[in-house]
Amino acid sequence: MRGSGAAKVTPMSETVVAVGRGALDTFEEQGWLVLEDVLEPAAVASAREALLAAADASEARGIPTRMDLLDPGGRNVRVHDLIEYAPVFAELATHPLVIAHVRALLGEDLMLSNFSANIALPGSRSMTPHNDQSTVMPEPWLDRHCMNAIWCLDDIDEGNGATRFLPRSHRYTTFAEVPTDPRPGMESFRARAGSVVLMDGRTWHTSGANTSTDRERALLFAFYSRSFLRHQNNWWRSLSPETRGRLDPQLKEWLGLRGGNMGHGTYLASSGRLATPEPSPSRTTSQEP
Ligand SMILES: O=C(O)CCC(=O)C(=O)O
Repeated sequence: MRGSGAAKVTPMSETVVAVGRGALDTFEEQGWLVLEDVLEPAAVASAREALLAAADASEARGIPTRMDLLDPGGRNVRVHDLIEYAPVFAELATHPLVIAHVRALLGEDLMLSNFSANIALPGSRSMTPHNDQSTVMPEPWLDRHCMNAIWCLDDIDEGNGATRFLPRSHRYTTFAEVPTDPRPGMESFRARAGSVVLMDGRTWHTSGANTSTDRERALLFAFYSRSFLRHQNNWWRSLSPETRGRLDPQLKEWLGLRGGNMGHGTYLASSGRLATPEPSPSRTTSQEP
């Protein structure tokens, strides 16, 4: 499983690229979009190295990296709470290009609901098809309220168990609309290492079976949601005080570590349609000549 290289993760362009209308339209139409080559190869190798170290550290802490309930066959390595293990994961979670897309697709009140990895080793099998929005809110799913940014740390395709998705399934609003067995209609994502697959939270998907003999498939799942939804992860529980201490304020906010959930409602009149607060009597008095 070992990778090589120790380069810092640096976006190919430090400039925030404006998100094109075409990309957003494609995402709306398909329920997913691939951002190609977001990371340089050296940065991919560095992130992969950090992931393998995180898997070892997780086991050493007594947090298992195998989840038999989720992954049949015991050939998947799950690493939870990535932010806890190395700064590179915070850098990926806040990557400007990805965040620009997430903001355009979810709005400004985003949160980082979860960030975990699934390494599908040769011989791994496919999990139960699902959509992620159903894990954080009940049906009907009338709107997109969450989405994944899937960081590819290996080239992915059908052979090594790339995530499989059901085309147009982001339009389903209830469980009743989902085919009894969605698997036959599913297709595999294809992307190069260093790319990011953006996926609508309503898209039905599953891990592919890794039928190769020698190709691992390491993916990181940064799961963003709107702020009215409870986080999938309990970051207060899973991050140590040391880790919490080194996070930047924006990421802390997105992890729900700074305050409550008062920022996006009518207190701040963010719709612009509501009246601003009345001036206080003392201010009025002091302003009189
Ligand atoms: O590993 C994959 O390709 C999909 C993982 C997934 O959907 C999940 O863990 O919920």
